[in-house]
Amino acid sequence: MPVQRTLCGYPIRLQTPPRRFQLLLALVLFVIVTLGLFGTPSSADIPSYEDVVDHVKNPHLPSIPDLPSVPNPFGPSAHKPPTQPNSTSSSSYRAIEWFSDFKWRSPFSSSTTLDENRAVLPPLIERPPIYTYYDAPSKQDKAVSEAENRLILTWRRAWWAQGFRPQVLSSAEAMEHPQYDLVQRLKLDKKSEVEIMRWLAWGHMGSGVLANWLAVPMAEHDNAMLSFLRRNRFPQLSYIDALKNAVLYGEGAAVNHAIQKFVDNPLFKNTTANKDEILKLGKQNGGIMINMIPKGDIKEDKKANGIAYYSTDIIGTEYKSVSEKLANSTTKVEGLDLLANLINSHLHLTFQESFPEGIAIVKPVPEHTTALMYEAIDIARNLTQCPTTPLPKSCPPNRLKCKFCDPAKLSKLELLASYKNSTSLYTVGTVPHPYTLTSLHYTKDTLDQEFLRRETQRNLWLFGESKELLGDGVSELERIVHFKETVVTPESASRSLWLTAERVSHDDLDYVFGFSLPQAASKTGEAEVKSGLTLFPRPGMPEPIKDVAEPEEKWIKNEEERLKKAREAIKSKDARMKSIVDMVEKWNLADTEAWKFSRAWSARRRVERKKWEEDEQKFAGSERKSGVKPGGGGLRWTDRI
Ligand SMILES: *[C@@H]1O[C@H](CO)[C@@H](O)[C@H](O)[C@H]1NC(C)=O
Ligand SMILES: *[C@@H]1O[C@H](CO)[C@@H](O)[C@H](O)[C@H]1NC(C)=O
Ligand SMILES: *[C@@H]1O[C@H](CO)[C@@H](O)[C@H](O)[C@H]1NC(C)=O
Ligand SMILES: *[C@@H]1O[C@H](CO)[C@@H](O)[C@H](O)[C@H]1NC(C)=O
Ligand SMILES: CC(=O)N[C@H]1CO[C@H](CO)[C@@H](O)[C@@H]1O
Repeated sequence: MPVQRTLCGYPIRLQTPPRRFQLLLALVLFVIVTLGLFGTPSSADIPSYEDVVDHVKNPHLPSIPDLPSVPNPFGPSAHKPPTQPNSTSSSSYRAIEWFSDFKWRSPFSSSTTLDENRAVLPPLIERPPIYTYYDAPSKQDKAVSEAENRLILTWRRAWWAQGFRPQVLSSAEAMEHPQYDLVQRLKLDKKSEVEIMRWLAWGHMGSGVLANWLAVPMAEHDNAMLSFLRRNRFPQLSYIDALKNAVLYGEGAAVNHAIQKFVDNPLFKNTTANKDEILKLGKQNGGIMINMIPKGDIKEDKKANGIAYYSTDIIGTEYKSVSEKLANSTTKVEGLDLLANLINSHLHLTFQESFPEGIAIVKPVPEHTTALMYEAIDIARNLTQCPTTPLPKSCPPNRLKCKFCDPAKLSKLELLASYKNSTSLYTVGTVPHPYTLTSLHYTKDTLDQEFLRRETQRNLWLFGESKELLGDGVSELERIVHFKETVVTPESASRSLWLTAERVSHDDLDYVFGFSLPQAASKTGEAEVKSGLTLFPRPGMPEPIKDVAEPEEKWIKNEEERLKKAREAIKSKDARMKSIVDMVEKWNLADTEAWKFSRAWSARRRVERKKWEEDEQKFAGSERKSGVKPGGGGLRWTDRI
């Protein structure tokens, strides 16, 4: 007989409780475990009195900052957004993670990603392809090939900076084209054969721009021609009148149609009889293709001024000393390197002319943050320096009446306490982690909760950064959205660079600007010539911001120490340190978001570029083929002095 159990005199039956109770029990257990693991929300998580008052005063604000919430087991379950391929980049300060989504404008990334560390970036803008054709003659001297590769690298870098995806084609692509065999039987002269090969390679790839590797973009980012090419919609196969066959663009179908028309040209019916005629057409300006396809199948475009083509003719008339070196086989390598330096200097000059107001360095919290600005100031000074060049009195081919750089009248270099939205000003900024900024600004080596709450203001950096643009009476939510727009929208991204204070090396600057910055300067205060290149003096340090005392040397030493310590702290794996850093982040949610966002933005830019470099490494013009260390920073060959 089964034992009858009782509770307070009432008999109870021992059996498994009904299903719904099992479920409830499980949930209760889960809540207990969750609270045990994650703890109740700490006081730093809770919106401050000011937040709430602010929100009551401005009910139109989206909401009180979304704070990290305690996991809610009863709420609707949310899917974690998928990790996109290559959305992570390792870093000594925890991994940099991002997620590309149209929701990037929401002030706090964590409300979209449900992940504290992951920033939401706008979807990657697809880069339209631009092709060039290069086939090194098999019997060419290795040194010459390498020098040519360096020139192609200059070409790739310049187009990449303008938002394109440069690719270098060779006879390998041309051979894949279905018409290749037929074309081989046409018995063309050498020059015409190269021309048709580049068309075949282009036809094999499909739509896009085909450019000579001595045709580089030489204009501001929003130049009409470059903007048109960037849209990658080509109603008609076209060439640019002034550049002839140096720049062509069209849809893949139109390119292949043109190749068909060329092959069908009646002159090829009897190549022996029409030999002279064909030779003549091939020698004409624009090359054999443009001259042998019906006029209706290719259009002449007249609106180009954004591209500089360093044709043999132009080099011969405008840059004589370079052309003499190029013509002599013993000095050819030197000539090619001079030409690369010349193009680099013209790109730099064009950059300087695009920003007549000069360069601004944003230093929003100027007290005790001198050490934070070293990198930004270093870059800004090199940007304003006159370009290192073989021909100081020369202009790019598309603007032969440019203004030469004059070291006595350099473009302005200034420190600003706040970001200024001007299209004629280039801005370099440094976004610090809030821990770094708090430690430097309040001159404290260690931070604790007491100090934070009593003494520090929240989101100092972002308030300072946006003061001029937004004034005083705007919430941090609006500020953060404005900041994100400044960093990423193409219009302002092309005139600003945001570094993070904790990252010490910035090795892809050449690809951000499209040229390499001068790596050496004249020490004499006058221009000086070294190995055929003219070096100019380095611009001085910018004036300190008005009303901010310039600290003494020994205080700056302290700042450097403190900056080093802050970098260590953010990297630290120590649990206590981590919790302090976390607390500072929670206290400065908006500044943290700005830091996360700009750092993810530059990490994605770096990963995108590295991936492309990897894809291209087997082809001409890659860093590897040019003898440049991958990711080695700077193209040091430009200053072999
Ligand atoms: C090509 O032209 C030459 C000279 O005009 C002629 O002798 C020859 O028969 C022609 N060949 C063909 C295949 O028509
Ligand atoms: C080529 O340059 C070398 C060295 O500068 C010089 O000796 C030689 O005469 C030059 N050759 C020609 C054809 O100019
Ligand atoms: C900067 O100014 C331009 C107009 O000059 C405006 O369209 C843009 O939205 C402004 N950017 C920001 C971040 O306010
Ligand atoms: C700027 O130029 C100096 C030499 O004048 C060089 O040491 C430094 O590395 C350059 N900085 C950058 C970012 O190119
Ligand atoms: C999934 C994916 O695309 N992974 C690639 C990320 O980038 C590295 C190099 O940057 C590649 O090696 C991976 O294949």
